[in-house]
Parts: sequence; structure tokens; C-alpha cells
Amino acid sequence: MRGTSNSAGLNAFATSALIALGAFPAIAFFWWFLVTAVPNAPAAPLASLTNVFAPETTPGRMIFDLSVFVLAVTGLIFVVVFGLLAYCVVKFRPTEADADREPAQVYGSTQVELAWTVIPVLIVVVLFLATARVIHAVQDATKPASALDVTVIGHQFWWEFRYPSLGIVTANELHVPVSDPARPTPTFLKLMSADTDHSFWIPQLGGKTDLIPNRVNEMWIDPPRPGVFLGQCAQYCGTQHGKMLLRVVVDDREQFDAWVRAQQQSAAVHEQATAGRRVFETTSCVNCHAVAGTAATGRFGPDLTHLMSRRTIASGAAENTRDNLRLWIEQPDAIKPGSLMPAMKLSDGDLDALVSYMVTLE
Ligand code: HEC
Ligand SMILES: [Cu+2]
Repeated sequence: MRGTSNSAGLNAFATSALIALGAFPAIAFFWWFLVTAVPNAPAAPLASLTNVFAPETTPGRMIFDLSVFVLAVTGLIFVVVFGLLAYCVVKFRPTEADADREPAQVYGSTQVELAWTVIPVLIVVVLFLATARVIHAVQDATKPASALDVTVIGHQFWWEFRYPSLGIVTANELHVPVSDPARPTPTFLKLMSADTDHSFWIPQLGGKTDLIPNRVNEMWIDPPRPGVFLGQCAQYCGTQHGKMLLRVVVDDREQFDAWVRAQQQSAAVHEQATAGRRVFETTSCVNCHAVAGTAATGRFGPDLTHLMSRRTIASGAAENTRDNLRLWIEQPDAIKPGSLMPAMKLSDGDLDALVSYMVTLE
């Protein structure tokens, strides 16, 4: 009786072991496919702008290579262990002959004990050293004089970007110059938080780095080609965490310099927007928003000096169009429920004037 139920259990175990063994090559093949096929085939559905398998920067590539190495080592262990297990389960399965016999009992084999202690320790040491090497290379990289400094401040639920050496403050869409590998111009980011924990993550440009109150974290990126890269706050920070999106625009040198010159200007002044500007300056908007060259110096919300130079509003939650701006100012919750901008209950006339002013902020 006992023998029968044991052998049924063992057979089930042998089956699952064999299935697991079969699954590994499938997983490995899938991984290989993603790694090799996808980045070179922009038409492939997985080659999205947030593809974690297509790192573009030096730190991104180092972290990616490390994860492939760790997968290879652990995959090999998986194959060896499950291979041996499957072999033993099949080869030494119970037979009728030994139904009422105990298997041989082995105690205290020094050789076996040594083998299964020393080998895992060595493997862990190798993985530890490989990881430490990458952490050192990423975190302790010397900053070249040509590097650009940007301070990133996470807010519930948007991003503030400050360029201290250029005198620029902007929001949600980070512009950085291309970094030619021959003459690198990397961007070094200082990451801070105004309220709670956030995490800065642009999959193609590097690993995640947290933004923690009362602490400065750092990371750097050296994107080698122009383009737009998308990311996302990767640390739950409140109700609108999911709509705390990120855009990084990598510009070639001329584009970047032009962008810098435009951002350094004070806000444009347009005659026809005077009425809306008055509404803006006499409403509590100015307590939370800054517009360079005006009395508005609030810092709680995004800087609006060059609002129209951004493709999106509310941290990527909506496209930056006149209609969306109107909807946003009238009822921020319609676009982003729980955002920290209050609805100001303005009259239709004031609202129209205000939007006409906003769209002049180029
Ligand atoms: C209590 C502070 C506060 C007040 C008052 C306030 N805002 Fe805001 N505003 C914010 C915050 C915070 C955000 C960012 C919301 C988000 O993305 O989650 C924001 C976002 C915006 C944006 C989108 C900017 C961007 O680049 O994404 C515009 C435009 C805007 N506010 C206009 C106004 C106008 C006009 C008024 C006055 C009628 C006003 N705000 C009043 C806090 C405020
Ligand atoms: Cu966040």
C-alpha cells in the first residue's frame, strides 16, 4: 500500500521535473529572441520606446550585460540540478522488488558536504564580484568637464528639471544633448524629492534610481543618438503615480543649444493676452506657478514660462493642446483625478482669457 502511493508521488514529481527541464530552453530561447531579434527590428511589436532589452547608454548596457550573465549562470545551475534530479527520479524509481525495503541511509559524507558548500560559495562570490564591478563602474565614474548637470526633483505627480549652470527650470520633459562616444558629453543627474519616494526610470537609458526626501541620489546617462525616450515613475507615490510619466528628448548639439537659448528667455509678452495674464496674476495660480519675467514665482507646480515648448501637460497625462489646457485648468481631475492642482472655479470668460494667455507662453 505504502509503496504504491510513494511511487505515484514520485512519478508525479518526475513528470513536473521533466516539464520544468523542458521549460528552461523555452525561456532561454524567448530571452535570446528578445535580446537579439528585437532591438534590430523596429517593426517588432516588442521594440517599444520603453523596451528594457534595448539599453542605449553605457550604464544601461553594463547593467543589462550583468543581468544576462547572472541569467546564464543561474540557468546553467538550473539545467544541471534538474538534469541530475530527473535522472535520479527515473533511474532509481521504486520497483516491486524493494517495496518493503528501506533505501540505503547515508550520513556525514565529508566529500558531499564539502562539495555542496564550496561550489555554491564560489558561485555566489563570482556573482558578487561581477555585480560589485558594475556598481563601481556606474557609481564611481569620473565626471568629465564636458558633462551637463541636471537636478531632477520628484513631486506628487510630476517632474521638475533644473539646469543650475544654464539657469533653466522646466518640467516633465527632460532635454539632454547627444553624447558622441568619441567626445562624450554625458548628463549627470542629481535626484531629489519634494515630498515622498519616487523613482526615475527610463528603461532604455539606464537603471531605476529612487528619489528620496532629504537625500541626493545620482545617476548619469550618455545617449549616443538623438530620439525621444519614455519612462515612468517606478515607485508608488500616491494616487496619480501611474500618470507620472517621463519624456527624455535627446537632441543633437545644435538642437540642444537652440532649446537652451529659447528656455533662457523670459516669458513672451503678447498684447492680445493681457486680459488672461491679469486673470493669472490675480488668481492663486501665482502661488504655485512661476512665469519668468512676471510676478508669478510659485514653486509648488510646474514652471510655466515655456509651457508651450512641451508636448504634453500634467506629466504626460494629456497632449498639450488648447482644449486640453482649458479642460485641465477648469477641472484638473478630469485628466488626472487626485492631482494636487485645485479646480479654481473660474467664469467661462476668465477661463478663455487665461487659456489665450497660456498658449502664448512659448
Ligand atoms: C495649489 C497649487 C496650484 C494652484 C493654485 C494652481 N496650480 Fe496649476 N498645477 C499645480 C500642480 C501641482 C500641477 C502639476 C499637476 C500634475 O501634473 O500632477 C499643475 C499643473 C498645471 C499646468 C500643467 C503644466 C505642465 O507642464 O504640465 C498648467 C497649465 C497649470 N497648472 C495652470 C494653472 C493655472 C492657470 C492656475 C490658476 C487658475 C493654476 N495652475 C493654479 C498646482 C497648482
Ligand atoms: Cu512618483
